[in-house]
Amino acid sequence: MTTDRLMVLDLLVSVLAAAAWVGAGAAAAARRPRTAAALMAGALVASPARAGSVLALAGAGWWFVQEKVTIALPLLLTASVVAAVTAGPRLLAASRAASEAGRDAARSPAVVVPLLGAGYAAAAGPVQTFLLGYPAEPGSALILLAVVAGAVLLTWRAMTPRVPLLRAATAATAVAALAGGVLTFIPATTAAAATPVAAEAATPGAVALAAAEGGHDMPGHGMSAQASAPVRPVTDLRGPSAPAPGGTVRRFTLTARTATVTLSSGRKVAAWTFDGQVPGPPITAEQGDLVEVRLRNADITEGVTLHWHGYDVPSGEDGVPGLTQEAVPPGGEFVYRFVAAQTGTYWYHTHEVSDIGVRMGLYGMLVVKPRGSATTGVDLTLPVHTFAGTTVVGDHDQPVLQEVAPGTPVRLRLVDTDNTPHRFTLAGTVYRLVAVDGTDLSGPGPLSRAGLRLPAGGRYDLAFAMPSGPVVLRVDDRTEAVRLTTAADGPGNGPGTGDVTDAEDAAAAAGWPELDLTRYGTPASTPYTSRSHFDRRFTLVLDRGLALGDGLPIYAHTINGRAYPHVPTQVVAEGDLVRLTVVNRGRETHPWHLHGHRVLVLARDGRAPTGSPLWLDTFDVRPGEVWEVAFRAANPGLWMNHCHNLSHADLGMMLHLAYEGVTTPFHGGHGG
Ligand SMILES: [Cu+2]
Repeated sequence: MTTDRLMVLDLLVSVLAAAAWVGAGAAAAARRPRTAAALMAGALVASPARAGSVLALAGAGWWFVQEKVTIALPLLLTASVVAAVTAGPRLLAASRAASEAGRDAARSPAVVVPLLGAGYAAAAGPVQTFLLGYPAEPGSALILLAVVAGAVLLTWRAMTPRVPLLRAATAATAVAALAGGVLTFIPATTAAAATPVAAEAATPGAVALAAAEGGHDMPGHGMSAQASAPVRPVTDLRGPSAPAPGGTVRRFTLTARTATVTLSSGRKVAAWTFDGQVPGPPITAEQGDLVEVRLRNADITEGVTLHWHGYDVPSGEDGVPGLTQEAVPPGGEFVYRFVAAQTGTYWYHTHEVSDIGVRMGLYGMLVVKPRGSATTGVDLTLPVHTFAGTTVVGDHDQPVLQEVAPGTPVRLRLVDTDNTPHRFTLAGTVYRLVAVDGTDLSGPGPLSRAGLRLPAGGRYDLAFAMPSGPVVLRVDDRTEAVRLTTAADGPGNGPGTGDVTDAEDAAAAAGWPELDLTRYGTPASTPYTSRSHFDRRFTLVLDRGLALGDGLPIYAHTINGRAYPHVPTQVVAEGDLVRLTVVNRGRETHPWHLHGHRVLVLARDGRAPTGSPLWLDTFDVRPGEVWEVAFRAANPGLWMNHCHNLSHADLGMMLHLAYEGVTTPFHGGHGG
């Protein structure tokens, strides 16, 4: 069974146990001893069963069961034993008696309170998992115990005025709640030192720095504390002013402004645009060129920046407001410069209030081709975006139609600019997935009848030679995105010979199995492997829970139980080999994105890729998954490390990766 299914099963068992205990207590209180006894029997099956489901889940890793093993399960089992021992015999006697006296006996506090108490204790498990998440900490555990104890005392007091030691018990409960509150809401004193991230940092200096960063301070400030590295402001880490030998300078100006954009169907949408168009003007270059982009902001009052997604630019060019620059206000401008060193398919987007900004249209494509590569055939860049519920490819809300001569080489560059993954199918041809996130794969084999799941922010390049019949690209098994036809079978020829929709229609494509990227292509050598010596190891456990956000407690998307800006900064030194483990305990997919570095996938759920090496800048961590990736810290700076579901990032799911000695003069930006 997958970890995801085990998580659901465990949740189900825990809810069943709670319902059975509460039901038994309620039935006893309603003077129905037989029903109560039957429900208690059910609870006595479900409660130990939960131990089994937690044990099974523990096989996926401690992260998945930490709060269950330390708090929820001991609480449930203890309360179950107490209820069975105290209420059990009385309830059995009452149900055998089958008399008025028996009915009255069933509703005595000695029966009802232990049964309901076990119910409260059982319910604390799922409440803890949903409300507090990972990791269980002493403060939140104390509050939880106090709530359960308080509920038991209230129930008891409601049934009889003669509760033994009521005052002492109430006082103890209040003290526990207070102590829990103090431990939880003064995070600055307990934060970083207790978190796995800081504990895993390799050097004492890094721990101290991470600890200092973990409190209320805006991460990224005061980074000059490290004595071993030279101090450099991020504003010094800028791109060169000349291209690489043989390259040219490519100058672009992008003006951010609100506009009404007309889609291919004639439908108009209100958008935030670069140069009045969505997507923004494509930025293209050949390898070695100097790309110079002048960003102007006409009227985006929230401010705007340019982030080069997947492109390992110098940190000062990375476009993160409040970290590498200030957001460009209306009337302002900022000039970005970088050498186009990496070839492949990338994109750019604003990083200021990016959840809204990108959704509204502040994005465009960045494609870099090898120097001197002659453009032959058809090369389409196809960003998929959702405008007000409509799937749009480029500015097309209808299929992109193109006539292509048979035999012509075709390259389709798929880009997901949304917050969630899209599923693509290509019908009518055998093709190869030649590049992922801009990096060519090793030995990509022929594919047909496959579903390609593209993470938010990710890119796939598909290549094939145009066959003699039509080729159809679909998104999410419903939207026809692209239809390539040869002159002979173009649209208007009607249904007939070899029409792709006859043989491979949308319904059939919906059933095509998803390609497992970790088994596609052929192995090749990599500069490091999972057996390499790692200088730093970091673990990010993704979950939901109450956490302190930017000032107020929110129901956050959390990293190790914390939300931005309170997630301790990951500190690395230039040259470090870094291993990053990302665990998803939640119910939603998290497309993980580290700025400034490509990561090499070491393993997913403990299994190393058997196909091509996978170099990614965005990897989808689905519910229950554990990803191990590695990167060389070779691009000094201050970097965002975040979920590219930008609404998750907005609700806390981001942190900083900082190189020792790099400082920022900027203050208080969102970083997102
Ligand atoms: Cu996410």
